[in-house]
Amino acid sequence: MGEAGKKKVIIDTDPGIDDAMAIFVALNSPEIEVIGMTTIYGNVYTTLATRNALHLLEVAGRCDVPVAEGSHVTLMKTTKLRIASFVHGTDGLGNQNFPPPNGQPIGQSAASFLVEQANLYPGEVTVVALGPLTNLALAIEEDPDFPKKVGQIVILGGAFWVNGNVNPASEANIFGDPEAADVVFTCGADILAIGINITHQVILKDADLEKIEKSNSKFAQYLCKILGLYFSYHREAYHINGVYLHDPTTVIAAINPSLLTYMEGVVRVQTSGITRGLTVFDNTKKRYPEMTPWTGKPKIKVAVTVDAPAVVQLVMDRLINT
Ligand SMILES: [Ca+2]
Repeated sequence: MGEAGKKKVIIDTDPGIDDAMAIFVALNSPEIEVIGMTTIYGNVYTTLATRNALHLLEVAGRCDVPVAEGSHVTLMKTTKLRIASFVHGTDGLGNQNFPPPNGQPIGQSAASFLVEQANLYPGEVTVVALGPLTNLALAIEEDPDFPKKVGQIVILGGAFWVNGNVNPASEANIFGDPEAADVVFTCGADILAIGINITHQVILKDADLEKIEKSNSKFAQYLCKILGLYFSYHREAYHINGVYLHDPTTVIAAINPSLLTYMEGVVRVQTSGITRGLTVFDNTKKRYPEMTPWTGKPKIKVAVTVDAPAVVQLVMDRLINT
């Protein structure tokens, strides 16, 4: 490990069709070095997420990247899991029923792996979180200094000033474990949150898919097999001829943050009632007369604008040119 000048990245993921795209983009980006992957439920259950992570690394020829299996349950343990197989297929990868991977996850939990790597490389590890935030909350529980030791956490999560995608209040990754999300957003780490207010602007269109279909790159050829289902879902659910690049945009934010702008403020997560999973941003401009649940909590960065064509272009480059 340790390629000079490259940002060390751990991808926390629930693959997932757009997770697969994001993982391929990360593995084919010279600016970063993927030092591990950790898995979580979300698009699929955790066991299948682990299997898919290993499978995608085998497709990429990167079996050297360790995979640590994450939590099978939410932080509170009792919450019923919401699994988005209706978006990604029952296998999480477009119902292609790929053969099982040969590799195995390492014998360490995702949370322990995150803590270990942050201790090995203090201030140098970027965690790109593409699923519910349970593993990160458990890492903070395991090592209260983790927020100080981790370099940055780039999170795909939240719906800031827009409707959610699970329901009008809530975005899927935050809805998956709101208690964990609230722990992570208020932990004091350097956090950049990419919500669906951003990712719903970044669309891979039919014309881009045609370019992917024509490419000989192994990533492009693999993605052609699994993207069909994702396009159909978007046509039905959103009436668009394209797909949102949620997870790939988040990887790009870790690679080239200058393609986004952000505001700083305190984010808390609603954990009960009909707005469970709602992310509420306090810009801290007003001095409220009373203490609020936001008062004194650490600020994070929340993305507010994105150069969507540039992000799509970069994603396409990394998928097509291998
Ligand atoms: Ca994901």
